[in-house]
Amino acid sequence: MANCYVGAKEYFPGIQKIKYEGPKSKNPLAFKYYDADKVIGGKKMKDHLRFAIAYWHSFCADGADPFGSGTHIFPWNVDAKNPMDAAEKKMDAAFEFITKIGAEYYAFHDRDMAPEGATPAESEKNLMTLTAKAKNLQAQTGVKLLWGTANVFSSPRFMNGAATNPEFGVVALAATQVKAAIDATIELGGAGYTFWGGREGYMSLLNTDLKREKDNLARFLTMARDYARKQGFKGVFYIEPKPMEPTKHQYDFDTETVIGFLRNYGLDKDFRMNIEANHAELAGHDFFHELETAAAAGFFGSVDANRGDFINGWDTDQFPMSYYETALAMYTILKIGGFTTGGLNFDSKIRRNSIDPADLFIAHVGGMDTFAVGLQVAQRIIDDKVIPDFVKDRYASFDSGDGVKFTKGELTLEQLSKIGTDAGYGKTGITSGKQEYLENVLNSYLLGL
Ligand code: XLS
Ligand code: NI
Ligand code: NI
Repeated sequence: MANCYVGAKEYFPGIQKIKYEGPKSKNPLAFKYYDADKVIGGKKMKDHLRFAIAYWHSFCADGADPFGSGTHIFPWNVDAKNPMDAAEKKMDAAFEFITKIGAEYYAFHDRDMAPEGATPAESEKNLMTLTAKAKNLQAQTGVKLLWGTANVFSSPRFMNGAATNPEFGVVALAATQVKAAIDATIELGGAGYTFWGGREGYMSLLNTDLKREKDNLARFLTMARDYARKQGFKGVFYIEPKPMEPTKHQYDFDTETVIGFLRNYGLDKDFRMNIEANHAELAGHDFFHELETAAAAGFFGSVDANRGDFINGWDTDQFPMSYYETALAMYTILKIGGFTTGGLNFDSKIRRNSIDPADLFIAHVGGMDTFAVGLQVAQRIIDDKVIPDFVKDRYASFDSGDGVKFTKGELTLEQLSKIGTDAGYGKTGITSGKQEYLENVLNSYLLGL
């Protein structure tokens, strides 16, 4: 990665490129565990983790919440002449931040990067102007695009949905944005294109034709896929499951639901999952569950790295801080051979009252360190073999004798029943699951870094 990019004006003065100083460092602006070039399990940390910065949270979210206006003053907005000028300055600040923190990727929505114009054509022109600038900055810095997406949920015109809107005209307006965002993603060499269906769901079934909305969503995704492929897009499409918020019920509820949807509509070849930790919790699961579910079905793609709050029931999008969660997440990811097109995108925001300019850096330092620890713990789980071997042994009876026949589908229920009858009750099934033992083993890895 090249040195730090600083545009016409330095937006984070006094902050140099963040360095690795090791676990003993007390410097809040230094990595304690994330040592980009350190090799873990045959691969550099940075290539395992593929960190991406979320443009929307880091450079657009001003700390506003339903009870109060923004608290973060963005210096790039202060002296901007107009919205396009502000967007250009914001992009300078974004690339300054991304290169100073040392992330190799970023992700964006169309409207994060460029303001909406008076007409769809003007909006598209604005996006293409900023795309040209981003392309130039990517070439200068070596930063790459993890994925692009379209914000078809913030504008009032999408209050009843985008692809699932009951008015055809709105669906067509959503298409103007998705088409342009796909063009921008291709232009920027994006490895993926994401659909998060914020308003693709319902507030009440009393006013909703659920079947039609799901059919329309699938039709829209199919059109987007076909268009992107026609334009030469070789990357992966991601669906980002979330059960609710802002809708009462979102169609992309969780990984299992989305997999069923993709298979029903013949989209399972091109679409993979972008799993967000906080969304997993909202669905009544946890991050590990969603990752394992996607991995088991061959649908794993990418990660929106954040965390929720166990007491609050909404998408708090806090920076990941739990070694336990990141260890288990990285364990699943390592088991399936690591990321291919995906990465760890910090879909996380600093708190409303975190207003020091350094806070954005400190938050990312913490998140990156937390995943660096998780990666090393996960590698230890794999190298030490205790946990994976325990799981393997637990199912060993399917790997010999009649168990193999069952696995291969060579037994009928009558034959299976006869095996049970012949074996009798005895001690079959009276076996410890050893959960506490495995938890203790995992805890020892967590401390053993
Ligand atoms: C919101 C989502 C959103 C997507 C991108 O809850 O996480 O940020 O990641 O549209
Ligand atoms: Ni997300
Ligand atoms: Ni989210």
